[in-house]
Amino acid sequence: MAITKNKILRLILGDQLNINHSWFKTVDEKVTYVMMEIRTETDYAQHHIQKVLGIFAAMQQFSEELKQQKHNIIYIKLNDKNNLQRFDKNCDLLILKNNFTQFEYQLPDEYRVDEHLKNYAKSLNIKSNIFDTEHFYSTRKELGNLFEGKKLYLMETFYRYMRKKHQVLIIDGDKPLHGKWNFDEDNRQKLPKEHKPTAPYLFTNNVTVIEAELKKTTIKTIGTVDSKNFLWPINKEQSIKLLDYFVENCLPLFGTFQDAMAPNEWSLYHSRLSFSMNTKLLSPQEVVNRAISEYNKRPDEIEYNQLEGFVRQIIGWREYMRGIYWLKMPEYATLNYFEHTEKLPQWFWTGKTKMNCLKNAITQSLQFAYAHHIQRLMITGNFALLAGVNPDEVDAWYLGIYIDAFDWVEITNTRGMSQFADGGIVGSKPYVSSATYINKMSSYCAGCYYDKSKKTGDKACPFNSLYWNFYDKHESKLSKNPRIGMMYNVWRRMEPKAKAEILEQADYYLKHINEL
Ligand code: FAD
Ligand code: DLZ
Ligand code: SF4
Repeated sequence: MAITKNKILRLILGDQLNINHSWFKTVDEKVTYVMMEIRTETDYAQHHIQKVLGIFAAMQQFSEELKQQKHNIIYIKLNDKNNLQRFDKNCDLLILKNNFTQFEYQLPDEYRVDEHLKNYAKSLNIKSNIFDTEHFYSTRKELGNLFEGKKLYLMETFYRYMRKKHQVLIIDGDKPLHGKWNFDEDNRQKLPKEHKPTAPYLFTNNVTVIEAELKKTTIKTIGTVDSKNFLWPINKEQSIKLLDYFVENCLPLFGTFQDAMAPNEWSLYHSRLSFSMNTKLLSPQEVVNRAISEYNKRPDEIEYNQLEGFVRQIIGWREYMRGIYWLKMPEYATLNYFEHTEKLPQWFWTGKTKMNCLKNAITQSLQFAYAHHIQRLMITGNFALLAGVNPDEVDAWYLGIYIDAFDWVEITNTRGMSQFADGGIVGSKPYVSSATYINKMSSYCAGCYYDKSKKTGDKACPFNSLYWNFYDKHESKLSKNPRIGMMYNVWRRMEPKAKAEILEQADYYLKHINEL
């Protein structure tokens, strides 16, 4: 009787580029890896062109690296003749043609793909196995377990738990280094007037061949690219260079200017490591450990508040968002607490608005596939929420436009933190503001067509009337929130005539939103 040879097919997704994964520790001739550029993934959102090119370039380099290490690898390119453009169909074909006896994959980060591969594995008449991605600090279920039976899912509680569990910036077993868990009061300053623009560290990758292949298809993308000088890291080596650059040059002021915004400074002291981390070219542990080692090397130059603020983003916010995602999906993607129904203004796709803050945040997003956190939260997100835009529309925009946008971290930030569509799972109050906050944290208002100090009348800043209109409209849902009560006291004390004028101004702006 002929003995069937065990042959294993292992699927690697475009955001699973972790070369340190235990899969790759030994070369096994029984194992063949497959990576594929496919339409289900290019088309589930209208992605920024830099996102598609960046992912394909990184996938191609990853597959080359595996090949050099002598692993068997099949790489299916977008326009390959036999590409059936779906994970399941391409795998089916390979299993049939090559007589694989086993199918294996790593846990996808996205619910949609997770369901797809779970169902696919179930449908097979060969054995299948699932592996962890060996990337995150926490498991999918860890946050849910920590908060079991609790009504509130406080990020701060999760963050402290993570610090203790992983012994990061901890002394005596369970105490925070330097006596406090959070040093935010030392952070978040506006840039001084004499601030010299920072130069971001950019790569000059040539991705013209991939761009040419993309152009042969009907795939719709947004934004622009300089494909001869593709600026994002596309492999581990470049990702480590960007990490080194960040800790050496930006970390010393990371916390201080974390929330600052300025025209022509599109990334300031931010790391721009989210693409490398989300595709798993870098692990969060590598990033956190490198930042801590730089702090230890230069204690006189790097203050502790800068380091703690950075570590919190990764061990805290990033892992927290993932935990919420796996606890609350798939319902999370349908939540719309304020029952908002409006469309996004057209200028979200062009940047052509007279509002200087939005013009800058959107234009740089189209140009670089990047905006930093406060631009996403307090400029574009703030406006979308004040304008009553349907969270589905807001999600689709954020999922497409940013190089680092993957559902698990995009939706929790957008629908949750930014749009409060989850009614307060991620945040305790909606992040909305008038021009006062934007002017405090940026220099946008000085160059704006609108007048930041006017609520009504000619050239009144739209944020001002829309802000009060939002609170007025959602009084029944928000006025009992202890963190907002004060605002309602101010609103109620305003003269009825002044209130009516503000609401009228807001109504006018909402009706003419595409002309703002
Ligand atoms: P830095 O400011 O240098 O921060 C360091 C790292 O901390 C980031 O690389 C990221 O991994 C992590 N981090 C910081 N804040 C968060 C956060 N709120 N949630 C999760 N991780 C965080 N981040 C994404 O990775 N993908 C997204 O699709 C995404 N969409 C967002 C949408 C909205 C509306 C908002 C308000 C935020 C979103 N974020 C998203 C979070 C954050 O804005 C980005 O992680 C950050 O801007 C990436 O740039 P950076 O690497 O320079 O970050
Ligand atoms: C985002 C993306 C894109 C645009 N294209 C591909 C692709 O062609 N092949 C692939 O394996 N992955 C791609 N990705 C990333 C996937 O969408 C990501 O792996 C899933 O969303 C799971 O998180
Ligand atoms: Fe933005 Fe208003 Fe300031 Fe103009 S005045 S930059 S619209 S906040």
